[in-house]
Amino acid sequence: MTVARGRLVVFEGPEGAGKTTQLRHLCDWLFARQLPFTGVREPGGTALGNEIRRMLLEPGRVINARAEALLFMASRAQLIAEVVKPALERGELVLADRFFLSTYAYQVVGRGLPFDDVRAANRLATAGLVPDLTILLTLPAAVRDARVVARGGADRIESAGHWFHELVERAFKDCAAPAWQAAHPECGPIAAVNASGTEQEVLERVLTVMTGAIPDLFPVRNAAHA
Ligand code: T5A
Repeated sequence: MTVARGRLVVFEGPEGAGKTTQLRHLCDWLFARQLPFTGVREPGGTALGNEIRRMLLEPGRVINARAEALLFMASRAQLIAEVVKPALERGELVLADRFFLSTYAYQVVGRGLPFDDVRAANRLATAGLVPDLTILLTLPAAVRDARVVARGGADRIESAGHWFHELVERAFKDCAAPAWQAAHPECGPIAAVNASGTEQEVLERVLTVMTGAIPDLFPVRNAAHA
């Protein structure tokens, strides 16, 4: 069974919001129903992207903010050319763990890089590809912090200062507003999903939002949940 046409659905939010966990559950859910999908993460997802990921996240490495932004873009360009575009052309649902909204939150708002320049670089990297939907997982900062601490091990970006992460947090909050989305068509539609509660409760919310936003996405969902 195939979806009507390929779709790109992105999961976003600050560290510890539960993106990777929800994507894992969603992939299991799709696999059990024999729905074709491709899961990717940023940075990474290709041989080149994985090397870039290692450089970007390695604790202690000094990377200039502009170089950092361009490294994320290089990883994205390779991922789109090598994995995302072919999967969309096959009619698959592509699920991405982060995309341009992260660049906006971390590099534009967090690092203070000029938005127009970063957006232009993103357009070059993505060849204009815009997500069909972004699921923005929201969770009180204290709960997220506790999850990240419990998980242990901080990478280079997680180790950036408190003020940096405050800015990132605020950027993600702002982009859930309809006025922000209207002014940023390059990000596509964004739906905030409450990420508190059990993993299964959050998955149910995610599935409900995805089905509501893209009705033909899961042809078997209603039957499966009957
Ligand atoms: N970045 C990325 C940029 O700066 N610019 C960009 O353009 C891009 C694309 C990537 C880093 O790169 C930055 C952002 C990041 O700093 P990463 O490790 O791939 O690094 O990214 P993160 O997305 O930050 O990974 P995290 O693991 O920190 O966050 P998740 O995926 O949101 O959280 P998850 O699912 O791993 O869960 C965290 C913990 O909480 C538990 C999990 O078991 C785990 O231990 N958990 C729950 N516990 C209780 N109840 C629930 N419902 C739970 N859900 C999850």
